[in-house]
Amino acid sequence: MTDLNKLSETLIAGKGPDLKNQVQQAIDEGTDASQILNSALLPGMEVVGERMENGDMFIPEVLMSAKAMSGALEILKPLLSAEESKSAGKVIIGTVKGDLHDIGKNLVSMMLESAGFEVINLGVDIAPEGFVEAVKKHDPQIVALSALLTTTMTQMQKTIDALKENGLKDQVKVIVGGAPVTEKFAKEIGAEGYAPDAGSANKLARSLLH
Ligand code: B12
Repeated sequence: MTDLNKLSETLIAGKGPDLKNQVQQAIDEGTDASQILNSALLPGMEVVGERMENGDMFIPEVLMSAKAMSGALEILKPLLSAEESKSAGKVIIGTVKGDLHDIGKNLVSMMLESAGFEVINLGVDIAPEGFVEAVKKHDPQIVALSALLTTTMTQMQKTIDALKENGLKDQVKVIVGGAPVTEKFAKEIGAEGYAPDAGSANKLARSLLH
């Protein structure tokens, strides 16, 4: 049987190649991709966050863990099952300006994709004008903004303002998320929705369109 704790420990230790091997092995042993994600990788990243906060882990080590996480997610991506196959709608997603955190954003992107959304992932450090241009180009129904820093949350408001200034706000629903973001904050800045994690982001996106 797969030892999920071992996977968490390998992630926390930032051993990317080992983690890939262990994730692949877990899959080969029949462990569900969602179980690997929810019971090993996400709790592992939580520990990384706590240690970073307590000063027990430093940026280079956190980066190693983050890279290991991204590598593992690449393996899990095709396996996180599709609930529905037809396109549920088009979503543009990105991490706001000044913010380089992308693990959570990529997870949300992956979950939406696996649930049938067409997702255009703009990447990190996306300025309000970047979102505006992308909306003009791709005509999505939803714009999803991610921020992990209290200092970059303000960029969410700026992005919504930029969409308004360009006359685009009425044609899209904006959803926001990331560790420091709250439902209350989402309301204050005029976003249509907030979700605390990737699973509920999927439900939120569906509820906004149907
Ligand atoms: C990994 C990490 C890094 C990595 C990022 C690598 C990468 N490729 O992403 C590196 C080392 C680069 C990094 C850098 C920094 N980091 Co950092 N980092 C983290 C850490 C440990 C984990 C974040 C993570 O990936 N979590 C796992 C994912 C799965 O969770 P998530 O991101 O929250 O996403 C979920 C939900 O929030 C939600 N969600 C996310 N986005 C969206 C979007 C939508 C639309 C929706 C609906 C939902 C949603 O769904 C996701 C999946 O369930 C956090 C600690 C923490 N507790 O969050 C600190 C943390 C975010 N970092 C922090 C800091 C301070 C920094 C630095 C400023 C450090 C420095 N001095 O240089 C820099 C900033 C760099 C920059 N300009 O962005 C602080 C932020 C404090 C604050 N409140 O502002 C934190 C909280 C750590 C701490 N406690 O001090 N970091």
